[in-house]
Amino acid sequence: MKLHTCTGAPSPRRVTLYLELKGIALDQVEVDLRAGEHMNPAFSALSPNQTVPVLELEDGTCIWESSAIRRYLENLNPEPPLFGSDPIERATVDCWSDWVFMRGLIPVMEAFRNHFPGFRDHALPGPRPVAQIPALAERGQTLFSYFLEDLEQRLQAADWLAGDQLSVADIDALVTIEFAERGIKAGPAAAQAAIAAWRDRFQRRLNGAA
Ligand SMILES: N[C@@H](CCC(=O)N[C@@H](CS)C(=O)NCC(=O)O)C(=O)O
Repeated sequence: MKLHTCTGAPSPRRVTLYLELKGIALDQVEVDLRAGEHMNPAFSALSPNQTVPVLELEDGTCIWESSAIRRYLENLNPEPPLFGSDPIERATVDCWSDWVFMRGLIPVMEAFRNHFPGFRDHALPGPRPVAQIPALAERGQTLFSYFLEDLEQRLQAADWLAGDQLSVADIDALVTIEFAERGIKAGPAAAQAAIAAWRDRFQRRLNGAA
């Protein structure tokens, strides 16, 4: 099996961070998004959305959504669990990862893609033309600042988003923050100390996983 990916892009990072924490090694194929490689017919045959990441299995099956790739790998490699280990934990992880996606990742993506000239008529990935809407870029910045406030509050109450254990929800929150820092020049304030402490904890886990 091999992972089609692009270093530095947020959706692939949701998978590669997961791989790091699980200790899973996969063959990786770098797709040059800047050069438009993902729009080539060969890549389009792997992903109807023309997006990375894609996990290509030995039998030719392609899994072309980062969440679905992680779920698939989790079923093959249950330890250590990053989706929770019983029905309540799993539901809690799902709640928090959906929350990060809707309240954090989508707003940052909107702020980024509706602003940069390089995404003119490509405000959403995929083969269809999608016009930029500058008001969505502005709204994305505001929503991201709300996300940080709510994340700070959550991390004052719990070590990890879904409770006692690091999960895919934490991966997605970290990816969201890194994406915002690079892409829209926004990030946590110095006063958001619980977020800073959580990032330190996360880094220690990554160092331990290496
Ligand atoms: N929902 C998809 C989103 C994938 C996605 O948007 N990937 C971006 C890179 S972060 C991409 O391939 N963009 C290509 C483009 O903008 O044309 C997932 O999570 O896998």
